[in-house]
Amino acid sequence: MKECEIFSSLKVPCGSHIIIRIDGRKFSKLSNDLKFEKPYDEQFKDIMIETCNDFFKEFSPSFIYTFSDEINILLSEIPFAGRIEKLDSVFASFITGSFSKNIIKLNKSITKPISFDSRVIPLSKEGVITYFKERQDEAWRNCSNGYAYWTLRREFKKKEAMKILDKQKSSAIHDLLFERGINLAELPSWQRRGIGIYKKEVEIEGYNPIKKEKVQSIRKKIFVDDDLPIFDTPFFDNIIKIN
Ligand SMILES: Nc1nc2c(ncn2[C@@H]2O[C@H](COP(=O)(O)OP(=O)(O)OP(=O)(O)O)[C@@H](O)[C@H]2O)c(=O)[nH]1
Ligand SMILES: [Mg+2]
Repeated sequence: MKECEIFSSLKVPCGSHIIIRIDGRKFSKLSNDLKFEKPYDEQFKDIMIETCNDFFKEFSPSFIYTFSDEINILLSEIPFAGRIEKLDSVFASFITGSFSKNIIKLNKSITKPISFDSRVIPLSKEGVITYFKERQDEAWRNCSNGYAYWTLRREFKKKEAMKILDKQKSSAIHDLLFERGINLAELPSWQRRGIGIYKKEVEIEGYNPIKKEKVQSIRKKIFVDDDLPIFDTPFFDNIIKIN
C-alpha cells in the first residue's frame, strides 16, 4: 500500500524560504469557555509566548511572530527533508502539545482536546517581508476591531454592535473608541503589533578563574520582543538577517 501514500514525496520547493502558519482551532469557543479577558488576555498571551519558546528551543527557527491564536514561523533550516506532510503534522502537533502542557498551569478545566492547524508557505526573501507586514496589518486590524466590538458590547447587543461596525473606516473606529476613553495609539505594543521571538546578541558576564577577573562575552539568546517596530526591510535585514 506504500504506493497509495501519494503525498509523502510532496516537498517544499528548493531554494525558497519557508514560513509555517499555525492557528488555534475554534479558539473563539475555547476563549469563551475559559473566560479569557476580551479582547486581550495577559495569561493567554503568556501561554502563546511560552509555546513559541518551546518551539524555538526544539527547532531553532529564524523568527517567530505571534498574535491572537496564530503563530508564524520562519524556518532557518528545513527539517524532514522538506516533506510537507511531516512539517505540517509534526509542527502542529508540537504546538498543540506545548500549548496543552502550558495551559494546564492556569488550573482551568479544559473539557475538550485542543488542536491547531498548520500550513506551509514557500516565499522569496521579498515575499517573506511582505508576508510578515501583512500579518502585522492583520494584528492591527484585529486589535482595533476587537477593542471597538467589545467596547460597543457594553452598550449594545451583539447584532447592533456588529451593525455599527459594519464597513466602518479605521478613522471612524478610532474616533468611536476615543469618545469612550480608549486611545488606540496608546494600547500596549504587543496588542497593536504582535510579538516577535528571535535570537539576539546579549553581553554575558563571566569569570576567568586563571586571571581571577570578570570577563564579558557575547552570546545569542532567545529574545521575546513585545515592543516590535512596524515591520520593514531593515528589521529583516538587520535583526532577523534573512539571506
Ligand atoms: N477572549 C480572548 N479571546 C482571544 C484572545 N486571543 C484570541 N482570542 C480568540 O481567538 C480567536 C482567533 O480567531 P480565529 O482563528 O479566526 O477563530 P477560531 O475560533 O480559532 O476559528 P478557526 O481558526 O477557524 O478554527 C478570536 O476570534 C478570539 O475569539 C484573547 O486574548 N482573549
Ligand atoms: Mg483560530
